[in-house]
Amino acid sequence: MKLVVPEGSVFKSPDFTVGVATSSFQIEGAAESREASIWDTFCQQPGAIADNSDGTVACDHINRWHEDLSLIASLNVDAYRFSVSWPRIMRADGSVNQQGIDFYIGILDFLHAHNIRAYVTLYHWDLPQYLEDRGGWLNRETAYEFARYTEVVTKAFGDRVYSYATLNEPFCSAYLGYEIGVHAPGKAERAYGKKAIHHLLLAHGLAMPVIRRLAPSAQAGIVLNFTPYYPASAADADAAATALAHAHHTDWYIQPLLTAQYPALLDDLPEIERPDILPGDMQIISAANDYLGVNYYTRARVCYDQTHGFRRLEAPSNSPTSAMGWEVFPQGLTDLLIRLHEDYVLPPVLITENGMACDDTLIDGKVADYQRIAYLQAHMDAVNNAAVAGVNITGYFVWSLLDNFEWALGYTKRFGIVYVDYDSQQRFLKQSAIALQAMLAERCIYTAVQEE
Ligand code: IFM
Repeated sequence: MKLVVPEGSVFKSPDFTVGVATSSFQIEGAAESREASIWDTFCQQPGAIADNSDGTVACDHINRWHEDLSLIASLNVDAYRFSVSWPRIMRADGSVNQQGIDFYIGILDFLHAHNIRAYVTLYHWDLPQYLEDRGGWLNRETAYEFARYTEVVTKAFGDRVYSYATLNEPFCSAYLGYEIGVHAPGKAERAYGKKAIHHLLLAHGLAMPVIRRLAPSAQAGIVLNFTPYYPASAADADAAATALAHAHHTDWYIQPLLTAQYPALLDDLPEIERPDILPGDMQIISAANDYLGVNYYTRARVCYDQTHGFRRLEAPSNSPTSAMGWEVFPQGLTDLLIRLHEDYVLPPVLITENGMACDDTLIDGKVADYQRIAYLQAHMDAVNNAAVAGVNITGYFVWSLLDNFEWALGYTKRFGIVYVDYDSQQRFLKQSAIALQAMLAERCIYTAVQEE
């Protein structure tokens, strides 16, 4: 089974970037050579992680990075998106862990030597535990600590980085981590979610000028995750519930970045749930972005709920779903991109994550993940449809390169296009990786001919 890019597709443009993505805590391991993060602590809470696992070893990427980077090079991708572990860089006493810096510089130099662009995310959820001990994202000071960490990283990496993302999916950090407590640090207070996101967005805004100053040739932006909402029925109550879900979970994150304002919903929030907005914060938060990273996996159907105003429903029983139970709904990606384009003046959009968890099995060194290939094909087509409708989309990253630690679900879900045998730490290209490799090889020939 192949991945096919039709003639005229945005994926055929030589300016369009195709890559694979990972994140530090999910693959690195070697927890002993860095400070503890909130995820190390969370993993120790009984019942927090489905298989009681943790990130101590993960994919042992710290020791196998050369092999992993060679795999990436073999895929013919234009770019690799990965994150830097904050607790691997900044020690609790404020000093810098040079070993940590050197680890990432090795990766960046490898990428440069192989003509692969580096897309570096500065924060993919692994907050140093010593900062959580001082209040974490509920403490405004954490945003300033993030700017200091950004300064250290951007100075050290110099011009090796093509593109920086300040934060990955701040929704997950704030809502899952502080409001409903299913992610680290496991705090569950309705009053916390919007306070935490304000400090996360402030951290983004404070880091942007630092990146501009110390990495002037790098692109700078942020990565948000989106779940487009659809009403469960034609009832007015469900339509209103859908609009409310959209305001809480979509606009709340993108609107302040692009318009320096939270949604009007702010005025309806009880005092206790309101973020602590100081004069000047919204200007800082709305610093211009070179791009917006969009992560998309699925849609959600929403109905009215008396307690919360809205409630997400399970995927319809007749719809295809991933191993996460998430509905496979590629049209949602097209709809989402068009809606964002209609509602906002967007910077160029990058699809920074898209992919599928499957019940993969390794048989004679092979993984026949045809469902994943079909998913990727349908979503690449969905991206192209949005581009045809006028959305400026400049790239697409598959999540993920490797099977890895899927947060509260531990190692029970496999998102990789490369299979990881966690006992031996051997890697095996799944059929999806082979299909991507072939598609990108063909694309290289095509773009070379175009450029002649
Ligand atoms: O594995 C995660 C990733 O860390 C962030 N985006 C969603 C992925 C799948 O759940």
